[in-house]
Parts: sequence; C-alpha cells; structure tokens
Amino acid sequence: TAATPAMITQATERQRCKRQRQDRQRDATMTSLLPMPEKRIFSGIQPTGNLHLGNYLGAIRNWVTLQDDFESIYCVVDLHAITVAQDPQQLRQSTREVAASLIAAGISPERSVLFNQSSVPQHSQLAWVFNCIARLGWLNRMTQFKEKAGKNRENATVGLYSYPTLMAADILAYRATHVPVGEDQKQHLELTRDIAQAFNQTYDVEFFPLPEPQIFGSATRVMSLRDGNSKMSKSDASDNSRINMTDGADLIAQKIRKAKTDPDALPSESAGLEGRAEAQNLVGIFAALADSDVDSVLADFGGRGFGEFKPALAELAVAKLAPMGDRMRELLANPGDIDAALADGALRAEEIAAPIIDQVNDIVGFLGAGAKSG
Ligand code: AQP
Repeated sequence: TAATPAMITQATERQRCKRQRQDRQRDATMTSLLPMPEKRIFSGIQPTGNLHLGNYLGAIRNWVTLQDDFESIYCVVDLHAITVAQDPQQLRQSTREVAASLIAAGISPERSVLFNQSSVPQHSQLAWVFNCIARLGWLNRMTQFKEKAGKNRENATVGLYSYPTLMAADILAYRATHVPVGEDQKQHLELTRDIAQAFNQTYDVEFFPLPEPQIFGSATRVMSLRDGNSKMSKSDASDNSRINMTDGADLIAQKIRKAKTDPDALPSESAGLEGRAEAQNLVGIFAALADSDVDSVLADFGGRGFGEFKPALAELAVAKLAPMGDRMRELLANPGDIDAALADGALRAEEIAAPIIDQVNDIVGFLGAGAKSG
C-alpha cells in the first residue's frame, strides 16, 4: 500500500528525533564527562531557629561519623530558609548559630567542607535547570509542602513549593553519591533521584549519580515531647516540645520531667511499646543517646515506671548535650571566626561545583564561559 501523507510525516518526525539523539550523543562524547566521584556526601540544615535533638540524632550525629569515610560537604541552607519569611538580622545570626552548633557537635571545617548555601551561586543556577526538568505532578505529591503550606496554600511562596528542586540542586551540584538525612526527608531524596534520572535521560548522558539516602541510628524520627505523633520541629510553637542544642542542664532536665507519658510501666520487650507513641519516643531517644538499641534499654528498664526512667534519661541527655551547648557559646563569642570558616568553606565548595555546573551548561546547550561543544 502507498504511504499516506500522515505516515510520511510520522517517518520524518522519527528521523528528526533520531538525528537529534545522535547529535546529543556526539556532543556528549565531544565533551568528556568529569569522572564520577565514588563516595561523596552532601547534607544541609536550615538556619531557621534552634537546632534540636531531632536534628542532632537524625542527621548531625551521623554527619560527624561519616566524615571519617567520605569526602563530606555540609551546608547551612539559608536559601531554603527564605521560603518562609525571615528577619534579615535574625537570619544572619541563625546562620552563625547553626554553623557553631555543627562545629560544636564535631563537624571539622578543615576535614569537611562547611559553608552557607547562598555563598555558592551554583546551587541556584542548577535549581533553575531542575525546575525545567521536574514536573508539576512530582512536586504536587510532596507531603512537606502540604504540611508547611497548610490551609493557606494560595499564599505560600513559589519557593516553598519548589524547595525540593533546590534541594536536588544542592546535592547534585556536587554529584554527591550519599545523603545522610532523617526519615522526614526521604521523599525529597526520592525526588532528587527522579530528577537526576530525568536529566540523564533527557540529554542522553550518564552525568548525575542517583544519590543514596543514609537514614540510620535508633532515632531517625524523633517526636515532640508534648505529642508522640508529631515530629520534633524547630517551628513548633511550644519550646517544651523539643530539646534545643543550646538548652542548659536544668532546662533539659525540666523538659524531660514534663514530657508527656502514660501511666504504665515500661515493657521488657519492644513489642510492648506498640500504641504507646510517647513511651516509644523516649526509649528511642535513650537508646540513641546511649549508642545502644531499644531492646537493650528495655532489658534494663522493663517493669520500671517513668518516675525512674525520666531522671535516667535526663542525666544521659545532659551528659551528651550540655558540653556541646557550652562549646557552641564559646564559638559564638567570636563571630568573625565563624564567618571566616564559612567563607573558606564556600571557596572550597565552589571549586568542586563550578566545573560540574559548567558541564551542565554545556550539556544543556548554553553558550558561555564553560561551553566546550561547538
Ligand atoms: N524530628 C526529627 N527527627 C529526626 N531527624 C530530623 N530532622 C529534622 N527533624 C527531625 C533532620 O534534620 C536535618 C535538618 O533538617 P532541617 O532543619 O533542614 O529541616 P526540617 O526537617 O524542616 O527541620 P525542622 O526542625 O522540622 O524545621 P521546621 O520546623 O522549620 O520544619 C534533616 O536531615 C532532617 O531530616
């Protein structure tokens, strides 16, 4: 049978697509890709208030350990902070405080790269490219936006909505392979992997790695001390809901004493914590702080009531957290030193990110300083 005009159009379109694909492949081989890093960590934390026990046990403590085995890049994510209103003076202060907390917790600004996000422009550049890769449908599924925007969704900023594409850019501007986070960030990390894969497919390149989440420890999701069903969070209106890394010994003990519990004694096995959210949370916190596990804690405390358990937990929390609070206050006495450490970190971060973003620009087809392909 003779070819119809529609069939001819389809064949021409297929040939055009094939030619485009070949062109892109040729471009990609002309530009030899930067070698893929084997083990590189990126993680970030917002300067939006006091860091708390959830941030420490879910993320920061693991960051400290991972410094030994990975090339580690840690970032105070001030660009993310302005997705909700911030007072400029307060933002500057919070950025220094978070950096001081990280150093006090054991992040070494020499061994790791520690900086604030807005000092490295490649994060924003890549975020725009990813805004043009990610689909509305993918972002519409993000539960953090729904939680944070709440009922006043129409009034939420576009930045809050596109937060996950900036987070993908934070990680992939360094082609990081591993991302240590708390349980709550798992969905954003899955989106990062989707964006990396979609970029690679769109441009027929194996450029971005699909970063692995690293969610580990006995307290990957620390809950509020006032409600065992909601996450311990910086933005909770009640300061009694969280233990801040800056809280002194007396305040830590007082918050634990006041923590919501139930009237029953602790069980001897973890199955007995089912349906007891507050008890489960406090035992999980104890296990994480003691570098132990829930079963071992219950083996010691099973059959004993909160009247005995809470003072033991308070003593342990004070022993672990109070020295970090003291160290942080010492560091904050010299804000110029913190600024200098962050500025040095930003230079080192940009050294890694700049060639990666040059190559992204080249792959995408932007003409400019970094362009290699003709
Ligand atoms: N409750 C938590 N338990 C375990 N891990 C947690 N993280 C946060 N809360 C908990 C982990 O801390 C890292 C940095 O978090 P972030 O400050 O950048 O963002 P966030 O998750 O939005 O923190 P908050 O406290 O909940 O802030 P607000 O109240 O502003 O929303 C991340 O790795 C996170 O998983």
